[in-house]
Amino acid sequence: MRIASVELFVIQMPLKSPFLTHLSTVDTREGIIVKVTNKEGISGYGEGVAFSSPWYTEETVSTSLHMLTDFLIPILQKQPITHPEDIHTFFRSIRRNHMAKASLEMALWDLYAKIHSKPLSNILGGTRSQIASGVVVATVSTSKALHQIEQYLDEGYQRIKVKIHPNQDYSFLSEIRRYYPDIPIMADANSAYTLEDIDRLKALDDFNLLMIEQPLAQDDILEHSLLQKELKTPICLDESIVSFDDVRKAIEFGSCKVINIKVGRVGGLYEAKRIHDYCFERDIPVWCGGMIEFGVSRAHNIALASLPGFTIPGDISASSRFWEEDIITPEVVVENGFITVPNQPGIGFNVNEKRLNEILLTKKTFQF
Ligand code: OSB
Ligand code: MG
Repeated sequence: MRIASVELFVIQMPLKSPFLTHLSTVDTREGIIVKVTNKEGISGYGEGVAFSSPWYTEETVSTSLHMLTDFLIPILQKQPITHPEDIHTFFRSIRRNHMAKASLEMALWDLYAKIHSKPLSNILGGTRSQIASGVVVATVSTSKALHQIEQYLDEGYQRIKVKIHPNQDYSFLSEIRRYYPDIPIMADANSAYTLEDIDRLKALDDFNLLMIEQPLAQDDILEHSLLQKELKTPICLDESIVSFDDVRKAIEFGSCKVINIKVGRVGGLYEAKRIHDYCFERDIPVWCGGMIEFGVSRAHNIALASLPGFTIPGDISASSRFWEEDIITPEVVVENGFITVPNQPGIGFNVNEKRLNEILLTKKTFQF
């Protein structure tokens, strides 16, 4: 692929409104945009989705920068790369740090697709021309949540996800179901419960939820399998799944019936696709998770979600869900509940470098 340079743009943008979970409140998003340019002057883009602090996974923006600068980019500088899948073997000597790895890997996939003048969705084996869009409500009060749900349904979103925890579950969900008895709705607990809460969790079977996401510990596989036996509502795992092997174990143990795939969390598109293929063969539905991301990661998610096993609307919303102005043109839009999969080469969106520079904190360049 004859790489000439890698650039890292550290950026920061305020969210339109704070995103609340029981673990953290995100009101400003810091992120890393990775730009890989080859000797012919073609550029591919990736995005590091770690947060400023390690509340969701152990990685942060700083640890990602450290890994990219001191380990991952030097590995790429040492040997020629012919295909983005080579990265998987190159990075084997580095433990974990999946979001850092994924950010560089995504940029190489975009570059590879552009070199071959094909849409990334096509390169990955995507079959859909549009993907169904879902959205997350993560706010303080029930009345605010109801208000947001109304707005998002008006905007056409096909599935609503709400955040729950022991102080906001049964009565919160009954209030939502009172107004919206039939909408496709799911709840994400971000590990707010333990097995001791089993009766609380069983009670949520009353609400006909599409699924409950990550009720128990962030690294657990075993206890979710005990819980799933007691629940009618399907469990979906998010935090517990950081690799293909985690998926294999979760499915074999019966720890969940649905998998949330996030490219950053599993270390790249290659691993994401392996997980998809495994689940697709076994009729296990998958959907694409979100990380309150900027347009670059959003574009990669759209390409990934065009694969046939992504049968449930994911957390891929419009750019305007979080941002006054995103860093890509055109922005991601949702029309009648769907996002069109671009048919331009690579991720199919242009990075607006003027916008990138407006929100730039620091920039590093590595020559090859
Ligand atoms: O648990 O799915 C999660 C956002 C940040 C970190 C973790 C999660 C989320 C979301 C998705 O819920 C938000 C989005 O739409 O990007
Ligand atoms: Mg989640």
